Amino acid sequence: MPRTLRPVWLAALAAGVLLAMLGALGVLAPRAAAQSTLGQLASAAGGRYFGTAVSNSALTSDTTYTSILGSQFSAVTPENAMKWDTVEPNQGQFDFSGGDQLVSYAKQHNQLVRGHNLVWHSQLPGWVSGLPLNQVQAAMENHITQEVSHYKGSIYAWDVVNEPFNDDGSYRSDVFYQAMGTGYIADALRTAHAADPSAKLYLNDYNIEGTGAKADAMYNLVSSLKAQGVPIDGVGFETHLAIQYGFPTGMQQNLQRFAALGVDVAITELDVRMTLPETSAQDTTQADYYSQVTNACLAVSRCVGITVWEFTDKYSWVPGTFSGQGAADLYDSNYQTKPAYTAVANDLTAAAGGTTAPPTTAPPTTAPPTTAPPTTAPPTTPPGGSGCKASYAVSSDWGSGFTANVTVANTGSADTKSWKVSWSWPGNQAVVNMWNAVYSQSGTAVTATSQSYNADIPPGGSTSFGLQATYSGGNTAPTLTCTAG
Ligand code: 9MR
Repeated sequence: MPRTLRPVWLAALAAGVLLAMLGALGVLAPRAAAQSTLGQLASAAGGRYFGTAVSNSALTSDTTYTSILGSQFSAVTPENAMKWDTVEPNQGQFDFSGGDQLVSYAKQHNQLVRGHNLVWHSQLPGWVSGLPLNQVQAAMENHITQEVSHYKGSIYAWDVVNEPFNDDGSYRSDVFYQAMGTGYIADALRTAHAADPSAKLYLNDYNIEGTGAKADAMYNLVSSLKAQGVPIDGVGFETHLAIQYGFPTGMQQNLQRFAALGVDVAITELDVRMTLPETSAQDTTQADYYSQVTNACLAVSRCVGITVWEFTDKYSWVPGTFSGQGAADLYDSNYQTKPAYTAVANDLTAAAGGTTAPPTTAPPTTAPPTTAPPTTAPPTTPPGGSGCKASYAVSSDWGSGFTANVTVANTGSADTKSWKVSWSWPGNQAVVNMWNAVYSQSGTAVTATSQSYNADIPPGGSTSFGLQATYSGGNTAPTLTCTAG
C-alpha cells in the first residue's frame, strides 16, 4: 500500500468500525426510527419539553450516555445531585459540585433544568431529623434560600416539596410536618420564591396520576394554596408505573382538573417497570403505557413537558428497589431503543401535525443546539401594553456565526401570559436556530415568542432565550422591541 494512502485508509477504516459499533450499539437506530429527537418533537408539539433524569456518574463516565442525553432531550433533572443529603450533608456546609456539573452540561446543550428537590423526607441527612423541632423551620428556610440562591437564573422549575402525602391522602408525618404542621409547605414555597422569583415552583408526588384519595389530597392542597396567594406554579406527577398494576384511572381528566386550578402540570419521573425477564409482549404493553401518558399530557394545554426517570435501563433505579423488576426505560442497557421509544416519538409527531424536524446527524456533544424550529403556529400576543423589556447579549462570535442570549424582563405589575420580542437585523444576520422561544425570520425581521413553559413571567422576574445565527461583514446588535400579553 502506498505510504501516502495509509492515513486515509486508516481513517476510512476507523470511521467504518465506528459506524458499525454505533450501529451495533443502537446509537444510530433512534434516528432511523424517528427522524427528530424527542426534544425537537415535544417542542413542535405545542412548545413542550422532553427531559430525563441524569445520573452524575454516567454524565462523567459514559460517552454513549452523554451523546444521547445531549441530542435527544431538551430538559434534565439531577437524579440525586441536588438533594439535601448531597447538598448540605452537615448543617451549614454546602456542596453544589454535582448540581453545578449538570447545570453546566445543560447550558452547553441548551436544556432546561428541573431542580429536584428542596424538602423531602427521604435522602435527608440525619442532622435535620435529629434537630429539636423548634429549629427545623430555620434549617429548612436556610437550606432552601442557600440552594435556590446558588442556582438562581439557572433553574426552570424547582420541586420545592417532594412527596408530602401518604397513599391514603393523609400528610406524611415527617420532621417538617411535625415541626410546622401543614404550614411548612406554604413556608417552603414562599422561601423559594423569595430566593428566585423567576423559577417555577412545584409540588411533586407519586401515585397522584389517576384519580384517588392521594390525588384528591394534592388537589385540595393546591386549591387552598392558590386561594391563599401562596406562590405555586405547578404540580409534578411522577408517574412511576408498573404494567402489572394497570394504568392509572382517568389520568388526562386528573391532569386537566389540576390545570384548571391555574397551575402548570408536568410528568416528572416517568418510567414503566415490568417483571423480569423482559418479553416482547411486555414491551408492547409498556409502549402502550408510555403512549397513554404522552397523550394524556398532550391533551392538556398546561401540561408543559414530560421527564423520564433515566432514559436507559443501564442506570435505572428500579432493579435496586423492586427485586425482580426492571426494563422500565425507553432504551435498554445497550442503548437500543424499545417499542416505548417509538410509541412516544410517534405520538409527539402526530401532535406536531405529522411534521417532523429535519433529520439530525450523530450528535457532537459540544455542538450548538439542534432544536428545530417548532412547526406549530406561534401563540398570538393579546393586544395590550408592553409590560416587558428585552436585552440582547452576544455570548460567542466566531466570525461567520454567533450565539446570543436575550433576557426578557417583566416590567409590568401582573404576570405575563405571553411575550413577543421582535427586531430587525442591521446586517445580513440569519437565525439558524433558537431555543426557549418560537421564532420566525422574514428578510431582516425576526420575531421570537414565548414557549408555553416560559410564557408566564412574574412582575419583576425574567426569563431568557437563546439563538444561533450566521452573518458576514458586521455583526451589529439589533434594537429589540418587547410586548407582553
Ligand atoms: O432515582 C433515585 C435513586 O437513585 C435514589 O437512590 C433514590 C433514593 O430515594 O431516589 C430515586 O429518585 C426518586 C426521586 O428522587 C423521587 N421520586 C421517586 C424516585 C425513585 O425512587
